[in-house]
Amino acid sequence: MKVAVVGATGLVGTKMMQVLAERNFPVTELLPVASEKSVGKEVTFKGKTYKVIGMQDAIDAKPNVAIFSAGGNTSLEWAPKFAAAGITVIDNSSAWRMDATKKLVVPEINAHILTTEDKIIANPNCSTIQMVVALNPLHSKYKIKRLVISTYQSVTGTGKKAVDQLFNERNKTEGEKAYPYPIDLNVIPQIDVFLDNGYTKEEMKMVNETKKILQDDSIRVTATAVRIPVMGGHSESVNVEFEKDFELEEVKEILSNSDGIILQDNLKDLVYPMPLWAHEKDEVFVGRLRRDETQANTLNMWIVSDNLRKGAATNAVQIAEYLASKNML
Ligand code: 11C
Repeated sequence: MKVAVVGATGLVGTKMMQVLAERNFPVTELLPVASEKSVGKEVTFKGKTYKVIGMQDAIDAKPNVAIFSAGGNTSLEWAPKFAAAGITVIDNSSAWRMDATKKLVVPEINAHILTTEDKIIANPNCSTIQMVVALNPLHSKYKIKRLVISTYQSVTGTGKKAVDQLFNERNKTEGEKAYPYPIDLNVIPQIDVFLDNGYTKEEMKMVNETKKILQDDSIRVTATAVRIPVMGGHSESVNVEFEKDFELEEVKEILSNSDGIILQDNLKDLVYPMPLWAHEKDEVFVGRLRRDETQANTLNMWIVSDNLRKGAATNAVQIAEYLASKNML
């Protein structure tokens, strides 16, 4: 399988190559691709060094699949050109997610909706992916009515510049800033830009993408997205109101038996999900499960996952694996 990784020099692109190698995706030829200013740079895949090529050269090389993580504008411009050349694009940007003609896929939930007609497939936002993986099995059983979400998101979600800002601040060195305020020893209640309704784009991604993936517009979702000085993953406090009542033990059993989820809920031994443990893992970790004692049929959950993995690279590679398994590439 000829595989192009578009945005190969970024944090997510680098992780995509790592995940492709780790999961032994059948790559016969790797095409690391990036914008003109990165062409000629070198990246490593399975111990070999590859030179980064430009967009048009990648199309001309006709890969079976192109996994994009190069930002929304690049995707808007280039994904249709790859698709027109018959190349399946799995796009990690927000460009196509809410386009009614494009599918928004989390393999544990809805890979079965994909067909050979789908040439541009959208990978959801990281904070949405980990939440819906944890919620979907419970939604199937108890039907979600409303979600109240607060996120605690890693600087890796912003990219290299933000990671550098955190460590420059910690080491008291000068450097570029990704955020308008210090991030070390701080918490910033803003992820992405503000919209007219006073919410951020990140918050509205969680609202809209959740409904699309769970195929249920009746679910009411409200979110506050916050950046914290952490590296290993995103954390989320989620208050879930269901239509039907639940038994806590049954909730735990359902989560333990669901694909891609690890239950970490042992208060006696102080076991609960943390970015420290989720870092470099592909699963979604769920814990602190407890009944909301102020309202009927309502559960509090704590959900943690490595945003560069299940939130981005792993989910995209799993989509490619699904397509390959169905001979759709
Ligand atoms: C963050 N969730 O943590 C963002 C990064 O739409 O794919 C991913 C942005 C996106 O800042």
